[in-house]
Amino acid sequence: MKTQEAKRKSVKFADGEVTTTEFLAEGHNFCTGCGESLGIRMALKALGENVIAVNATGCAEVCTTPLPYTSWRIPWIHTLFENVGAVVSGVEVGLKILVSKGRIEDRGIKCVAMGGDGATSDIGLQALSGAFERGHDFLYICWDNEAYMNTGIQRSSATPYGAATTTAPAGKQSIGQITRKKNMPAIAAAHDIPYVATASPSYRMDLMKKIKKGAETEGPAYVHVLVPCPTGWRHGGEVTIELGKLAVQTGIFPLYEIENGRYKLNADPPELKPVKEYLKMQGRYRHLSDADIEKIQAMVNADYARLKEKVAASSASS
Ligand SMILES: Cc1ncc(C[n+]2csc(CCOP(=O)(O)OP(=O)(O)O)c2C)c(N)n1
Ligand code: SF4
Ligand SMILES: [Mg+2]
Repeated sequence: MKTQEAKRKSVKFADGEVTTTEFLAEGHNFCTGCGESLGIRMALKALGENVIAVNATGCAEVCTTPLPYTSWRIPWIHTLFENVGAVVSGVEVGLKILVSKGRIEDRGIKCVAMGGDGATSDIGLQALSGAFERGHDFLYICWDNEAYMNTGIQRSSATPYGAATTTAPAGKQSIGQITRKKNMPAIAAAHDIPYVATASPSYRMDLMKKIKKGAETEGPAYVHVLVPCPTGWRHGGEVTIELGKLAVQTGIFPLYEIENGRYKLNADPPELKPVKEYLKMQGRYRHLSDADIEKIQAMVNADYARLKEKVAASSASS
């Protein structure tokens, strides 16, 4: 733990300055070109050191904490999938009680919970929903690499239609994943929490601003980050940033915020690029026919139009 180093600089965004302090230590075991490691590094810079993190099992844990080492230069708790929402609730309430009893000074410590798409949209959803509903003051970050990656690329409910995984293999009988990606930001927003956002490490200042805003929000906040995964998506590590940009530029993963129920698009290209440009760079989509790609294009067009309707309705009522 290099706490003295961590104290050196604060995080400032107004003038574009970002701390040079690294809260994710070098020497972790993330794969080369991993989008999740980039996202975590950026998020920790935005959060600073006055934070307690609660982390469900997944790549973010497996790649950072081989006993007895840790890459986290902040207080960090590893939980099961099922209870990350419950543990962060306990930490948040525990801190409040310690402050109210005068046992610790009120330093405004922020509670942050995080997990992969499997932890968030499948196995930990119930506890997370409870934490949102009870109104705990915490930020939840979903690192969405669109499958259960660290255990061998098994499909999750966040795996997109048409992607091949080890448990949804593509072949003569199947296109791969046959279900649509669960809309986790919409599920978070349905809890009427004050702040929901999507983000990408390819848009780093946008990501860091959203993490900071989420952490400063009073009450629950949710940031859903799409993180390209070279191992599971079957692409070279050198195109991670480009893929993250293409996800946004094709409309597959729009960047938006929902603040107190009001939708705002943070990037709205005048014309979306064809989804084919994004799909063709990844081995998990290698098997798709032109007809399959057209079907995916139609789904993306419809989803994007629906999102823009919500944005338009929000600005019409302002
Ligand atoms: C209840 C339960 N089921 C299965 C596992 C095994 N397991 C550990 S990590 C993991 C995959 C995690 O997927 P995700 O949350 O998407 O994180 P990623 O590894 O993709 O970053 C699985 C299946 C477990 N630890 N607990
Ligand atoms: S499997 Fe994917 S998300 Fe996990 S460390 Fe490797 S590249 Fe990153
Ligand atoms: Mg995952």
